[in-house]
Amino acid sequence: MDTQQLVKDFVERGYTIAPNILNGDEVKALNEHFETIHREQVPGRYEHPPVGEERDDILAVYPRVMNPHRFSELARAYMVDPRIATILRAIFGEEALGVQTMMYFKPPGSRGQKMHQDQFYLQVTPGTCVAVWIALDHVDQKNGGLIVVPHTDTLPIDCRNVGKPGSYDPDGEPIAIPAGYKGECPTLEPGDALIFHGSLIHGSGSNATSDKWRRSFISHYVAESCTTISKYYHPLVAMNGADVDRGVTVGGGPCGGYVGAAH
Ligand SMILES: O=C(O)CCC(=O)C(=O)O
Repeated sequence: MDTQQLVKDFVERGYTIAPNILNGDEVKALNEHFETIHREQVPGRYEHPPVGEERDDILAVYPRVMNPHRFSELARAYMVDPRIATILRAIFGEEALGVQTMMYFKPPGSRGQKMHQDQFYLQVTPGTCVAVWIALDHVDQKNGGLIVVPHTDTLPIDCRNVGKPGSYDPDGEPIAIPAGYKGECPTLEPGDALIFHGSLIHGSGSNATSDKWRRSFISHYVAESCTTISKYYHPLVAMNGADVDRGVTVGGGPCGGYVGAAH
């Protein structure tokens, strides 16, 4: 892996792709781990109605797993994986801190996530967040791969959705892709990581296949020198796996007095 090239791509277009960051055995272990979490559930952390009761929304019975690093050692280990830490150190120019993890099952037929900018939610100051989105299946546009809009990392945060439902909510509103910019959906293989800037406009379409899952494990990070972040992301996690504290962004985030919503 050429870290310098990864950073160059990241700076030029707002995202980069690190191929094979996880190997086949690691992808299999993560998928099996989250299948177990889905089947057995984790009271107070990950719960859903029985499969078969999805009615119109398959995501009702396969919701994303929010912040598994708070109850799963495996998820925390991948959040602070040294291979990821090395890339983030090159991007931030200093050590990173983990702030959030998510696992998406995105089964066949499931809806996508509205176009958004992560920094709108995370409200990191100073600086921004960076996402590491790891494919756990073959991913392309048909099964609802991530759509990124190159170069939008240089645009300001679009604050027009302040106070509205979040991007994952079926009632959430997408932010508009500005004229002159165009989304693209990189094809990824299991274990590849798409790494992107907190201001980059991104989202996903629905999984239009009848038989192909689109699982992914996502972590968000900030630079160690970050002083505040929205109230939903505490405690943060140092790259040695220990919890660390930072302040809460109040009134000074990219959308003025807006104090945040869950991502
Ligand atoms: O994986 C997806 O479909 C969307 C994920 C996303 O937008 C995010 O992690 O910010």
